[in-house]
Amino acid sequence: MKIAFCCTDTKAEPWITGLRAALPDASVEVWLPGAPPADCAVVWAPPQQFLDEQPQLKALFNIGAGVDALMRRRLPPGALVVRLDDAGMSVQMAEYVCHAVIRHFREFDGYEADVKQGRWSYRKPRSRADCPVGVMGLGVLGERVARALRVFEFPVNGWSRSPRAVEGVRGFAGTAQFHDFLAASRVLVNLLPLTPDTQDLLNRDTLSRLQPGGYLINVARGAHLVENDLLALLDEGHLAGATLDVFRTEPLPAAHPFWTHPNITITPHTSARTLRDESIAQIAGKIRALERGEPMAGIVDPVRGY
Ligand code: NDP
Ligand code: OXD
Repeated sequence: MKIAFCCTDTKAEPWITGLRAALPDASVEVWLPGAPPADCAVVWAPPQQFLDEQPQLKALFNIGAGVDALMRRRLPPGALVVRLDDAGMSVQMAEYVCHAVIRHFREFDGYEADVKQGRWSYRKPRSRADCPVGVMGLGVLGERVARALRVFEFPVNGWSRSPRAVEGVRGFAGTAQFHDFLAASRVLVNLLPLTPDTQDLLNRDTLSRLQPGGYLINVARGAHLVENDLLALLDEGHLAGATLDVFRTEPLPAAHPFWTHPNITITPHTSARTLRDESIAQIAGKIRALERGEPMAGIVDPVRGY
């Protein structure tokens, strides 16, 4: 088995070492233009030239959960696209989202500001019943997040394409139930894949449907959010704030208003990092399954785009 490694913005050497250790019978090489044909590839946002030069590839193993960057490319005909499923990301996502929801709900930013000014003051406790959290996307990450939020006894709504039953979570599915889902939620967590159906889905119309004083947590992709619509709804007071991990342009440009907005907290696309060892183990297992002709999890449906 010949494996090509072609990952933009990723230090190749530790991946190559890890993949060679996990697959001792395989040849694993960093792709360079003009390299000989490989059987499969480990990729992250590879250049089009790589895909055009390797039309024989049987499978592309993406070193992230989101395949949007890959699905925008012209892919080798018949190649499977396989994403990471979990590989240590869901627990990180649950930590991140619970932290953001709790910080907002308990007004910890306000307490921190008070304390910095030497002020010992209390805020009125809020009722959890008034803080229903809507999770968009109940897949590998969204389901884990929804379950984690239930541990803190928040009312949780979940929205997916097809109906999903998650214990303790009120389920909504498809476009027919989208507006009801939004109207039932005050905090909105986005964990959808980026596809033609979900691009720009967080916009003035949809965010206005959240309960007043709404709060947005976007941990999926920047292109889900119409950024100026968020700013307008914050200025108008319909939304109380947002925690954003992903942006239309990354790194976030220096002059972008999100950097300094008092009600926006930003992090640099770090809510659930790809963990190299877990990912190598998962990809190696899938490559062995491919060699044996066995089924594997995480195959992307090219029509759905995720
Ligand atoms: P999954 O594919 O496991 O889950 C996707 C979920 O979204 C499913 O429940 C699916 O519905 C639902 N969905 C997809 N399209 C629609 C639609 N049009 N309408 C309603 N629901 C829809 O993905 P993961 O949970 O593994 O990952 C989600 C995303 O998180 C990734 O695509 C990536 O963009 C992002 N991510 C961000 C990271 C970060 O660090 N910020 C790290 C890792 C991932 P159904 O169940 O019916 O199929
Ligand atoms: C991913 C990401 O999709 O890191 O895995 O954003």
